[in-house]
Amino acid sequence: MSSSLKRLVVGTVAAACVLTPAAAMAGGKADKVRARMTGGGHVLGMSLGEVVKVTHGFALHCRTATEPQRLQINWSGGNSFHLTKLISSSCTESSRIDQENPDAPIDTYNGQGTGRLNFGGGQTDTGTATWRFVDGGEPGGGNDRIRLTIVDSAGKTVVSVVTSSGDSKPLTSGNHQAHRGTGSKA
Ligand SMILES: [Ca+2]
Ligand SMILES: [Ca+2]
Repeated sequence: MSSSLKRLVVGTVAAACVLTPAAAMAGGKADKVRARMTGGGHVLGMSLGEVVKVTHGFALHCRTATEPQRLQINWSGGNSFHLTKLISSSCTESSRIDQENPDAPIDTYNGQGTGRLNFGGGQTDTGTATWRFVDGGEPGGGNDRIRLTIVDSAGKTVVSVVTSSGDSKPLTSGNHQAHRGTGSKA
């Protein structure tokens, strides 16, 4: 290899190394797929015409097929939903939402999945949850947001968390935390 070509190759590799972190910060498509979000908290919602306290906890990967995917919702009256199968997931990044630290390529997780519904009276069913979790930085209460609907096997809404305009609601307390994907766990 001529010395001029060698300089060109070395220079190209160096440029590629410089570009990689910049691409990661910009939140490339691959970075979004490898990312994940964890957290939980509580917020007021509606269940069968009543205002209820809804608590949630989750650890979800953006890539739908990655396991495990964890989501549990509890609401007043001893009712709960445990995710058993994530059907779809989509992670997005908006410049209008600052997820703050740690550096993560996403701030919003949209998902849908089926799971086990347990009602306070001992009745069980299969439900479908649809949600949006937003990491708006810290503290989570007030900055992080949630939109959630759970329907039973008949398609009846059993609990929902949504503003009157159909938007996500700020958490009363808790925290949603977006994470960058790491190694084989991504
Ligand atoms: Ca953002
Ligand atoms: Ca947060």
